Amino acid sequence: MKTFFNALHARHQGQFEMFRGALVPCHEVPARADHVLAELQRRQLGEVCAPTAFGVEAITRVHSPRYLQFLEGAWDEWVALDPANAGKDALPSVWPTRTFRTDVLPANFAARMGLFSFDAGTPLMAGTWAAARAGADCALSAAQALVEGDRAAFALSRPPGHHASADFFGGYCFLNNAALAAEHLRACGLDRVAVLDVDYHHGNGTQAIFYQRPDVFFASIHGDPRTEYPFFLGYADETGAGAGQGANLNLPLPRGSDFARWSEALETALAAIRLFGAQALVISLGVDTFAGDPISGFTLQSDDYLRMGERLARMGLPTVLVFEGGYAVAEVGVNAVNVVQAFV
Ligand code: Q9C
Ligand code: ZN
Repeated sequence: MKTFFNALHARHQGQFEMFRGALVPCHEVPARADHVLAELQRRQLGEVCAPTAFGVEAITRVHSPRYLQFLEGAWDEWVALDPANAGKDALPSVWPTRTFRTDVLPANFAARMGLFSFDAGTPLMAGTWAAARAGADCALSAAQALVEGDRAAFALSRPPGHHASADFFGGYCFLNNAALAAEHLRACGLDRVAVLDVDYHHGNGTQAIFYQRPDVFFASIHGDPRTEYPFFLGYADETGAGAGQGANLNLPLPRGSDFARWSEALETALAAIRLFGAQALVISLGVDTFAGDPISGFTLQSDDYLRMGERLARMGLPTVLVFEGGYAVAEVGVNAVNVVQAFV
């Protein structure tokens, strides 16, 4: 299987995220992707390709123009506020929650940071836009490989994407790589595409993007939002709306769930995807379900990712694997590549 990887990812290198009233070192670090790449190369699991540069039209299938315009210029605006900002990451600190307006675009930079985000854990820096664009290109290139007849492709994108919605960033995500891959497959003529999100955290961004859509099925297995991030979406009663009614499936599991319990949810998700009649599969491949993950609560072991890869391959569908979370940095390579290796 081809892997699409871009070296620009390392230009997105946050210093701190807000946690319990303090700035703590970022969990989402460049070494994550480097470990996955090194493990792929160590096991000689296929060609590593640079992504093709896709135009803005591929991105605007998912993201709003005013959000993209903001992201592209955000770093320069931040530094223009104060030259000393060049040495610091930008983090939002004010948000338009209930009763506030979101239709007016504020002139103030901090206000626009809040308008286009939902948490204070997602720093933006000089290389964020270039890295996110190149990561999106990896996902689009992987989808394009399927269009050209490949059975499967791996987008080793960074930063991750599944928490980013049409017009906001958060959860370490800026552009929704999995949604972009799904939309590219649709644009290239596939009628029915499924996105299966196996990251520990609910893929709120992907769900929101496709919630009213009958042509893209979204299924997610994740920590129960009653106790787990992103808290405000991911419940079982979210089943889609309007024309998309029935095309959304959330399978929240309690903190502490093991692979036996997780696998039952996987069977439920795959049966629904089969019933939907998906012609291709996009997997949001987070490996923060690992027992050793520092910010998550499931107990999967490294070998379980082999079983996961085998089971996904048995669907027999053209499949894009898109890298998402996984913060046990020393093990993230083995865990993610176990899925890839077992798939092939
Ligand atoms: N101190 C992904 O896995 N912060 N995003 C949790 C940790 C947000 C995870 C608090 C976690 C976001 C792509
Ligand atoms: Zn996650």
